[in-house]
Amino acid sequence: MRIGITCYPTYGGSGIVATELGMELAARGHEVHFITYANPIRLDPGTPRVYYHEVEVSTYPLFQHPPYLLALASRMAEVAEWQNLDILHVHYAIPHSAAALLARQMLAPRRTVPFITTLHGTDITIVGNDRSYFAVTKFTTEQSDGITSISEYLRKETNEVFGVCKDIRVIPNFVNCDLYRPAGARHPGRWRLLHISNFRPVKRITDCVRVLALVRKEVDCELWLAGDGPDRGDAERVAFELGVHEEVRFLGKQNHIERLIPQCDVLLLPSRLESFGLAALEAMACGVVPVATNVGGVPEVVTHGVNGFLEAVGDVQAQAARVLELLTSDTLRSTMSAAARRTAETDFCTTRIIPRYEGYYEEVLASAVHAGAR
Ligand code: GMT
Repeated sequence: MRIGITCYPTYGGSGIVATELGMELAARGHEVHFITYANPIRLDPGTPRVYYHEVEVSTYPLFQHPPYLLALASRMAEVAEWQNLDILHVHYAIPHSAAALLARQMLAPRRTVPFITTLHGTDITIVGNDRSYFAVTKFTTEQSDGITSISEYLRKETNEVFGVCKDIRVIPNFVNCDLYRPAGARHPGRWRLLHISNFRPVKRITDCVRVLALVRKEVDCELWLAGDGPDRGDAERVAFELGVHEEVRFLGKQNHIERLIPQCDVLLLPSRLESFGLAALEAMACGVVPVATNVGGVPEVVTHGVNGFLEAVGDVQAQAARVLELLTSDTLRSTMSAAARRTAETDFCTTRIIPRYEGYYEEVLASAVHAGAR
């Protein structure tokens, strides 16, 4: 198949999933065309059968807000036509579904190019719920030829929020278990807690610092914070106030998270909401046990007490107690680490999930061609 993928190319989970999906599809022989405003961060430039088409947004003194949606729609239609694309796949509904809908309509007199929208979370739970975006998000999502969501939680939530009248297919996020692997041996030195995110308020990164301060009362450990975003300053301030600023390392945005995770002992994911929790899955594949919050789609990935721990949002005492349990018992840590790796391999490995996308593309293509022939 020739597939056009559009996503946010920067540091959000949806862009990471879209990029890795594209690279996996290309490895399976498909031709993949990324249509985005910048090169997706995890895109390996030399990957065979992967192409990048930049969306350039021209400005004009009259435009207070450059019309990105229009530039994207034009580029999608152009690339679909020139590259003979079979299907467009957009990640994150806003504004990508609207752009794909426009592109499909522009192409309609000459060719049928259906589009699939994959919902990732905040496009529904936060942004899509905002009055200014609600109607258009509902409309353009429903106009998609296929809709997928990354968890059962998000599927239900989308139905509740929008009352979407179309079938939503759940295809969970995935991890490449050959790339994400446990370290051969434990790293030297003190214990290491890890958090990975875009440091938005929903991630509650100051809770990571509070957990560190509590755990440090019992054992010597440090916190690695990978990523960057608006709450970085808050985390620095809290670390200073709690006297742990020397034990917190801000690593910045990382391209090769698979090299970083195996050097750590526990993953912290204290989010207020996660539709899936990709960072938890990536950690589990590396045998690093997550201590996360019991929210959204996280329980579909993490089974409390088996391959990770789930605690209430904001309950840093309980989260710190779980971290301590793990750090002070080699048996518990290695049993749960093995269980975490097993879950990644059995339920979420690329070899299991990518064929589900391929099957769904075929289904959507077949019904679009059938509808076009009527
Ligand atoms: O919240 C983020 O980190 C970004 C956001 C996105 O759409 O870019 O992430 C969502 O998609 C990720 C990949 O599918 C999921 O792992 C995250 O759980 C989800 N975030 C939320 O629901 C808050």
